[in-house]
Amino acid sequence: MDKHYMAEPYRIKMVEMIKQTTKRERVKLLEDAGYNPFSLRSEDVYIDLLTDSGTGAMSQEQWAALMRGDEAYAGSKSFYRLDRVVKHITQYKYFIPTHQGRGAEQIVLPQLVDKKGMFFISNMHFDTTRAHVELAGARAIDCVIDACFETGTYHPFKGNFDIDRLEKIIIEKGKENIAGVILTVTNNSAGGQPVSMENLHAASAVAKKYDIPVIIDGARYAENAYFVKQREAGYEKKSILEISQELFALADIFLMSAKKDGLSNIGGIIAIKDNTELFEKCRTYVVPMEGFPTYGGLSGRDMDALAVGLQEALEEDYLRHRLDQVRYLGDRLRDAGVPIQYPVGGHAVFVDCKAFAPHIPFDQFPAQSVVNELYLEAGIRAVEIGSFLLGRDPDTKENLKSPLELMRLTIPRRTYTYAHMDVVADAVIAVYQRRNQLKGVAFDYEPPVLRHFTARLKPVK
Ligand code: PM9
Repeated sequence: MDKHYMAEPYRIKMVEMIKQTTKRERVKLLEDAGYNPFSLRSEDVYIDLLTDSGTGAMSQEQWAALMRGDEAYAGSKSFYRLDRVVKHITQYKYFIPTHQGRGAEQIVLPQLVDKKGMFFISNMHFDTTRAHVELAGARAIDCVIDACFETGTYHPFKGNFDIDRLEKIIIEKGKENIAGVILTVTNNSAGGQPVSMENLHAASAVAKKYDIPVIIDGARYAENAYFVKQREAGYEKKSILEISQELFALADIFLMSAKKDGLSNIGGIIAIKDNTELFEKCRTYVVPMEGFPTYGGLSGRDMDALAVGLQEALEEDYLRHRLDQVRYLGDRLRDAGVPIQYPVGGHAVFVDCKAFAPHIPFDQFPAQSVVNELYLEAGIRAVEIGSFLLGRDPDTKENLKSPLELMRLTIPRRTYTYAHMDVVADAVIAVYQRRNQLKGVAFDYEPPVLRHFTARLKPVK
């Protein structure tokens, strides 16, 4: 492995102490949490890799911006500062803030579904996006390249659409039944894998050919742009902003969970290129769902922090360090033989638990079992991205079998150091060495929607 790494391009101004628990304590804590680390208290977690969503550290400029927050109910100065930044970055005409990404999804997606039997097609829908597609009465079809499922094989853009299949699905279902093509960048569910600009152009061209709206799910668009700059010919000299703007030009709508590449603890974005009618519908609908259109569920101070965070997330030193930290953890695991999605993506290392614990069947959730064992080992909280998360078929109610059973080690932005990455690597390797002893889990309580957040489980005897 490349043992060199890029040291932090920042110094630490404020610290939050974190607590180590004993293994004995963790056994009890995990049992009380129903073998679902979502139900653990964060004070009982040593290194929290549940998500990179809203968990990053803000910069001094963001903290300073908080103090400028204008809490006027309507037309606040904070809104107009954020509005200016979003429009500058996207070059879109319209912007509406929301409380987070799913807030944007719940406003926009139903506007695109005007009859029964419609579909959205994405390289891969994130789970909340899939849930909002289904709540809007449509169905979600994933259309990613097969290389995405070959975890051990290198491909520079494992998030890519299968372009031929995209067109086949549109023809098969009928273009009038496709509510939208969603470009998910990066492709979170497959490992934070990037999508190439060439592929994004091709997917957008297919959608346009059939007059289908193109939507970007751009929670991690800046990380995607950095991968494009590193890996795609012709982009080496372009800035992250230029690459991002090329992406935005391909779509009609931009939805963003700003808790990721907005470097903020909360926030979501709806940006619409030029469709005035859609904007007016969303602006009307946002009022009962999120709040008045100039705050959309956010306080003024949050909008100010986000306006700064969106710009900082485009800085190359920040992105280089961010992606290198994830790369370092991935390299350490690969060197020890732990199967991971390779190459690693932007925000997380995804451990391939089908290969890690092949003796556990999909409906006993192998990755959840590894997640639980990692918590017992070292107090590290990871998250399952596999059949547990995927849920049941909305029509047959059968457990869906995910093509990948992944444990996601999600790295919050600007929060942990390389020393923490070493602690994580050592713990995962220790669990890997006793992988044959791992047992599956079964439901004690299963909620009907997005079950992985609140389910209670028990180990299978
Ligand atoms: N992603 C994540 O951890 C947070 C929720 S699950 C713990 O990866 C994409 C690509 C996402 C995403 C959230 C959302 C929803 C939309 N698209 O969480 O509602 O990764 O802000 O965003 C999470 P919100």
